[in-house]
Amino acid sequence: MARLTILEYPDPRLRTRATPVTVFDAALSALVDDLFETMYAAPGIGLAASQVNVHKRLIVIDVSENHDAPRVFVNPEILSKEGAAVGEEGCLSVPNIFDKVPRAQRIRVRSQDRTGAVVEEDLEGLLAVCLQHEMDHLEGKLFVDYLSDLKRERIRKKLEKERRERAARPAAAAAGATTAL
Ligand code: GNR
Ligand code: NI
Repeated sequence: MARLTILEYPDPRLRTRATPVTVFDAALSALVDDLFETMYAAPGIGLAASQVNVHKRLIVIDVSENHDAPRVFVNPEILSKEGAAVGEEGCLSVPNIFDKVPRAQRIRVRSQDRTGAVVEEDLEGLLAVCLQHEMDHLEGKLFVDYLSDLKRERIRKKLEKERRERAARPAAAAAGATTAL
């Protein structure tokens, strides 16, 4: 198990479109475990492989309080959407920024699990919102893309400044993290 490094906006690698997973082997399963470890450590409720620079259509989610509802979505597709849910979103790739994003309230989803088995299910609420957020990552899209150009530019400048300051004083940064290849 390993904690992977999460890419941060405006890193252009976050704009990569992910390709389908075709091989369901031990390496995929190990990557799923690393994604969970990275997500729980962050902490976050979801993580797309895109965020650790692995451009495969693979997502992990756990919206439970106690980290006891791990969910894996490989090659997810939204079959239908219903209703509207506008909630405050955040993103591990856009640290400490939160804003409202319009999403569907309920979605019907077809995906595969880590063994390749096809699963079709209805999701709602936070789980549905989180999956929509993660599926955007697979398309190279970030929640800040739903905001005004002005807000997005302000966020970009703030994060670039923070990154510069971190680079100047590289002390407690990224202790224990490893880079995905
Ligand atoms: O941890 C996360 N919280 C969150 C809150 C509201 C809507 C979406 C999310 S996903 C985010 C983790 C993340 O960046 N996943 O890509
Ligand atoms: Ni995100």
